[in-house]
Amino acid sequence: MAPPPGAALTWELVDGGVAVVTFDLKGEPVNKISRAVKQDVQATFEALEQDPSVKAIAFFSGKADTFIAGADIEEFVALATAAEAERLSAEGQALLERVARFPKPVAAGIHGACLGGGLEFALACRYRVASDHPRTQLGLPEVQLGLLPGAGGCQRLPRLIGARAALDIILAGKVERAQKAFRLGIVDELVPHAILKDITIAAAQRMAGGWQPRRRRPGGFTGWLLDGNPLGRRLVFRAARKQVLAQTRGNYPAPLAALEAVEFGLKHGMAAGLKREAELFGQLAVTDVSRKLVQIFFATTALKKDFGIPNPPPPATVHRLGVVGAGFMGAGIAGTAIAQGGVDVRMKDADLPRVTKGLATAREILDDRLKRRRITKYEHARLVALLSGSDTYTGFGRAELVIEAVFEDLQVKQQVLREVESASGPETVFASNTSTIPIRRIAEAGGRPEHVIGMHFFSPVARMPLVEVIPSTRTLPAVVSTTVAFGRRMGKTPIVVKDSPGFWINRILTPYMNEAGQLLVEGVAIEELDRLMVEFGFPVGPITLMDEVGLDVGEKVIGVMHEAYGERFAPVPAFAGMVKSGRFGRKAGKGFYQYAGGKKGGVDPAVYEVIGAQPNGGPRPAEIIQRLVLVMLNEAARAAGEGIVRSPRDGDVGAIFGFGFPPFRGGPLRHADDLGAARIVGELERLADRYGARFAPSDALRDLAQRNTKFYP
Ligand code: 3H9
Repeated sequence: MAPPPGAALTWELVDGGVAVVTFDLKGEPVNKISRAVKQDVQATFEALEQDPSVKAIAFFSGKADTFIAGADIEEFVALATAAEAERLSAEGQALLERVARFPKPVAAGIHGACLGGGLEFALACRYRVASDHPRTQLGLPEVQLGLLPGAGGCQRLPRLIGARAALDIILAGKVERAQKAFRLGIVDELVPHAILKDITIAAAQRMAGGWQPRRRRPGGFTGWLLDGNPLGRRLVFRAARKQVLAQTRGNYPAPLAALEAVEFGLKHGMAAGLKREAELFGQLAVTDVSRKLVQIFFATTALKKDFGIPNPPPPATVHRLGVVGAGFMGAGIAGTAIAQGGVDVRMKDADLPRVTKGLATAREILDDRLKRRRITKYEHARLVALLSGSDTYTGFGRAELVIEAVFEDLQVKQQVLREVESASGPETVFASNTSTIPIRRIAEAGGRPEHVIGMHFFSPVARMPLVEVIPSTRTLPAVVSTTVAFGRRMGKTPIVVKDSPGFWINRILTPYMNEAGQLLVEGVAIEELDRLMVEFGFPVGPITLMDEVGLDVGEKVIGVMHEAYGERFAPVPAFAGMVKSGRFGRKAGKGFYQYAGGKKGGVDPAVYEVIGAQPNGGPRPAEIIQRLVLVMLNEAARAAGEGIVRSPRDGDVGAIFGFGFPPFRGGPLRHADDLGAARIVGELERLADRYGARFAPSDALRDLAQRNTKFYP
C-alpha cells in the first residue's frame, strides 16, 4: 500500500512477515511527535493490523543521528489552558497504549537520540534493541522543560526498571548513553550500529514465532526489598521527595509532580496512573516556569547555529591547539579540548614543573571520563597521547589556534601575544582567555590584530557550559567563525559579545558581588547572604561564588572595572583585607569559608575580624535580595543598551550558563521584563536615595519605562 504523500512513516514487508517501518519526518532535522505524526502513526498501525501478511513490526528512524527527539515542543508553546495540555498528554498516552496493546509484536531498533516521547514510544514497544554508538542516548528530559513524561513514561519506566532507577532518571531529566540504558534494563539488546537493523528484524521474527522476551528486574534482593513491595517503595518515595525539595527549594514544580505521577500509578494501577499523569502534565505545561524553560531550550538551540556575525565565513578546522599558561584554567581548556574535540594539544608554561602540573590536571579530565565510563580504555589511551607540553614554543608552528590563559595582566598577555606570533604561522588565531581586559588593548601589542580574539571560559572549564567570544573591531570574520566553531566543539555554548571591559558576564556579575560585600560590611551574616540567594534560585550564593572564583581574581576584575566605569564599581575595602591575609578562597584552603581536604566547611568566624564587621542582622531579607538582584538587572540593562550582547536571548543564556542565574526566571533581562521597567526604576530610585548613586537607574531602563516596552517583543 503506497503511503500518503508527505507521510512521516513508511513501511515495507521483508522476509518472515516483518513490516519494517521507517519514521523520517520530511523537512525536519529530527523526528518529533507532532499532532500530524500522531495521526500518521495511528493510520500506519491501522494498516499494519489489517494486513494479514504482516506478522510483526520492526521500527526504525530514517534520520542519521536521532531516533525520536520527543514530542514536538513547539506545540507546547501554543497550549493556552491546562485542559488543552491535559488532552494533548491523554492523546499521546492513547496512541502509545495502542502500540503497547498492538496484537502483533513490535520491536524498536534505536540509533541516535531517543528522548522524551521518543523513549516513551520505545517503552511501549515489546522489544528494544539499541546501537552502542555514542550518539545513541536515551532519557526523559521533560523536567528540564518544566514538564513530566506525559505519554506514559511515568508509568512504564518504573514498571520496567523499578521505581528507584526510574525516579533517578525522571526526576533529574537524565539522558543516558546506550550502554548505561542497557545496564539499567531500559533496552533489551545492545549491538553495533552496522547490525542494528538485522538484529531488530530477527527479534521481531522470533516474537512473531511465539518467542517471549524474558526480563529479570535488575537490582536483586535489595531491588525487590525497595521496589517490589509497598513498604520499601514508601521509603524510596519519601527519600526522593526530600531530595527533590532540597534541590529545587520549591522553585521547580515538575520533579515533585513527576514523583506524584509515578507513585500514584504504582499504588492505583496503570489506568489511574495515566489519568493522574495527564492531569499533572496539563497543570505543568501552562506554568510560567515551564514557559521559561521552553524559551531557554529554543534560545540555546538557536545559538547552536549562530556564529554571532552576519554572513559568517566557513570556520577553519582546528587540528592542533596551543595553550599558553598551564595553570588551572589553561589545564582545564587543554583537557576539555581533548576530551570533547579530540584535538592535539600542546601546553606551554615558563618552567617544566608548572607544565608537568598542568599536564596532570588536564589529564584528570580524561581520567574522570574513563572513571565515569564515558570513554573506553582504548579511547582514553588515544586521547592521553594527544596531550603534550613544554617550556618552549616548540610545536606551536602548526597550531591553527592558540589560547592563552596566563595571569590577568595586560603587559603579561601582550608579551605572550608577541611570543606566540613569532612562534606560530601567519594564519594562527590567538585567543585570549581574559575575563576583563579589552581584546583590542591586548591585540595592539602584536603585528596581526585581525587574528586576535577573546575566548573567555569559566571555571571549572570541563563543567561550565558557556564561553564568551570577543572579537575586537579589527578581528577578521573568519577568525570569529573559527573560534565560535571551536568553542562549540569543546561542548560549550558560545555567545559573541562586544569588546569592552568585563564583556558581559563580569560586567553584570561584578556589581552583584560588590553589593554582597557592602551587605557584609553592613552586618549581614555570610551564611544568610548565601542562603537568601540560593533561595532566589542561584546554585550558590555570592560569598561562596567569591571563594570559588578566588578573591585575588575578584580583586583584579573589580580593579579593571572600577578604572573603566568609575564609582559605581568602587571596590569594597573589606575584600582587600581578605586578599592581603592570603584568604583567596577554595584554592588557598581558606576564604570566607573553611576548607578541609578540598571540602567546604562552615564559615570561618575569623573572617569578620578581617573585614572589620560583625553580623548584626543587617537590612531585612527582602531588602537584601532586592539590592543584589536590582543592582545586577540595572547593569545588565545598561550593558544591553550599549550593545554588549547582540540580543536579550544571548544575554539571558549567557547569565544562566555563565554563573547560574535562575533558569526558571528566564535570565536577567527576561526577569526585568517580568518585573517591569517602571517598577524597577522606581525601586532603584528609592535604593539610590537610601544607599547611594550606584543604584541610579540606567538610561536603558528609564527609556524602557518611559516607552512602556520590554527587552523581548
Ligand atoms: C516530551 O517529549 C513530552 C512527552 O513526554 C509527552 C507529551 C505529551 N520538539 O538541538 P538541535 C529541533 S518533551 C521540537 O540543533 P542536535 C530544534 O529546535 C520533549 N523541536 O540538534 C532544532 O530546530 P531548528 C522531550 C525540536 O543534533 C532542530 O530540531 N525531548 C525537538 O544538536 C535540531 O535540533 C527533549 O527535550 C523537539 N522535541 O540535538 C529533546 N527536538 O533547526 C530536545 C529538537 O529549527 N531535543 N528540535 O533550530 C534535544 O535535546 C536535541 O535537539 C537533540 C538533537 C539531542 C534531539
